[in-house]
This record gives sequence, structure tokens and C-alpha cells, in this order.
Amino acid sequence: MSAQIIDGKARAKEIKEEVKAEVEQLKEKGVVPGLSVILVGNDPASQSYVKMKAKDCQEVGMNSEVIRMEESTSQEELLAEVERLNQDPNVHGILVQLPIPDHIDEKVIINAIAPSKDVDGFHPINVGKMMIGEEDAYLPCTPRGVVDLIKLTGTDLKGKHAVVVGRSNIVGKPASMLLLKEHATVTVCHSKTTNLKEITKQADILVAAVGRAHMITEDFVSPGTVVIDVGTNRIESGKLVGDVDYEKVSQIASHITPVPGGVGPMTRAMLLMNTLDAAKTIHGIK
Ligand code: L34
Repeated sequence: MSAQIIDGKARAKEIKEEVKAEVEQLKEKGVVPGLSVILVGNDPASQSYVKMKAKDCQEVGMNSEVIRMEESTSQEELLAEVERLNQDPNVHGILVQLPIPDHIDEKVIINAIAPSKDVDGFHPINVGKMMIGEEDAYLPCTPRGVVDLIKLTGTDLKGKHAVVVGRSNIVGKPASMLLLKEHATVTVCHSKTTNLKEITKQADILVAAVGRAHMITEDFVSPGTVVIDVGTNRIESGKLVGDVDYEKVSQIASHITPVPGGVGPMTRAMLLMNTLDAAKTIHGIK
């Protein structure tokens, strides 16, 4: 038996078509949604993600700019740039690509982004709103994509056991909150979890977000599990692989996301949705 592939790339394309149609409507009302991405330093992976995000915007008719800043940029300089974008009425979404250099305090930067333009959903205001289920929060893109892909399999999350491996602020923690909102029973595992395999084997839905290539092997998964692989690890050969050992696990799981072509494109599609929402909200369009 071999798992059904969850095609994130195709689903992302569908979402982009929907966003594109809405952008066209907004343009008729004189609003062009705009995303500004700040990239500090020269991390090759970040450069490629940022480039893809700008291209996505173009494809759906949004304005986008990538603001490149030197690795040596000071915290004050970065803050000033964020503040300028906060004030710019043509900018609806602001994203500071992570990671940023160690000499800059990530928290200070995220806190400086206007919550109404925080299309990553990383600002404490949006995180708090997500916790209490307020409707007007920007939900973080990757977790939003994860939930969408699970639903795409036809799985009703209600009452199911979702096991999330990883507890980062960007993926693990918010993904568990969104799964909880879908009425799943959620277990969050991490590097200090004892008997990890015993827990992941009880999952109806397994979300791997650890950032370690091929860590989830077949002995972590029971037959019939929906497996969502959030990992994007570049291995020595230059190949991009997930946190899940795809070859082995796809023999056991009922559904599985590939890497590439799974969660990654969904992260970018959800960013477009959030930017669209930001433009509508800022201009008071429902
Ligand atoms: N601020 N920083 C901020 N927001 C984010 O949401 C991110 N993230 C993560 C890194 N830093 C961030 C991303 O955008 C990871 N990430 C991301 C986005 C897109 C893809 C992967 C990671 C992606 O599109 N991956 C494709 C192809 C990748 C390739 O070929 O290089 C895939 O199919 O998985």
C-alpha cells in the first residue's frame, strides 16, 4: 500500500487563482494590494524564498518589493525601515524574512511591525488573537497551509488525534492552536519528549516540524495516518528534503505531503491571502 500524495503545489495554484480574481476586483475599487519583504543578509535559502514570494505577488497582480539590507545592518536601521513601511499607505503587508542576523533582536523587530500589516501573523497581538480565536487575526502562513492541506484529504479533524512534532513559534505552537480550533485532540512533542515514537504512533494526523532531515522514519508512523511534512532541509547533495523519510513513510501513511511541492508552496499561497485581507481591511472593504 502506498500513500496518496497531497499536492500542495496544485492546491497553492488554486488559491492563487482565487486571490488573483479578488485582486482584480480590488483594483476596480482603486486598491492594489502591496507586500514589502525585508531581507537582511545573504542567506541563500532566504534569498530564494523571498524571490519566490515576490514572483507570487506579481503573478496575482499585487505590488511587491524586496528591500535588501546588509548583513551588518544595525537594529536601529532595521527598525527605521519597518517604521517607514508601517507609515506607507501603499504597503499593506510587511514581512521580515527570518532568520535575521544574531546581533539584531528578533522580538524587537517583530514587535515593531504594525499588527494590521503583520501578514506573517508573528506579532504578539495576532498571536494572542489566534489563541482566543478572534476572527480578525492574521494567522501564520505555514500553519494555515498545514490545516488547509489536511482538509484537502477529506479528513474531518473533529475528535481526531493530531500530533505535532516541534514547538517553534513559527510552526509548531501555532499549528497546534489551529488544529485545536478544528476540534482535534492535540499533542505537542519536541526534542525533550520521551517515548516520541509511542506518541507519534497514536496519531491520526502527524505534523512534522522539527527541522531535521528524515527524522521521522517508518517506525514513528502507524498505518492510515495523514502525514504533513513541514521540513525544508537542504542536504549535502543540495537536494531539498523534509523531516519525514518519504520513501519509507509513504508505504504506511494514508496521505503524505512531498518535499518539495507540499507545505512550502502553501506557505506562500497563504501569504497572498493574508496580504489580500490586509489590503481589504486597511481600506475598509469587506
Ligand atoms: N518571516 N520568515 C518569515 N516568514 C516565513 O513564512 C518564513 N518561512 C520560513 C523561513 N523564514 C520565514 C518561509 O517562508 C520557511 N519558508 C518557506 C517558504 C516557502 C518555501 C519553503 C519555505 C517553498 O516554497 N518551498 C518550495 C520550494 C523550495 C525550493 O525549491 O527551494 C517547496 O516546494 O517546498
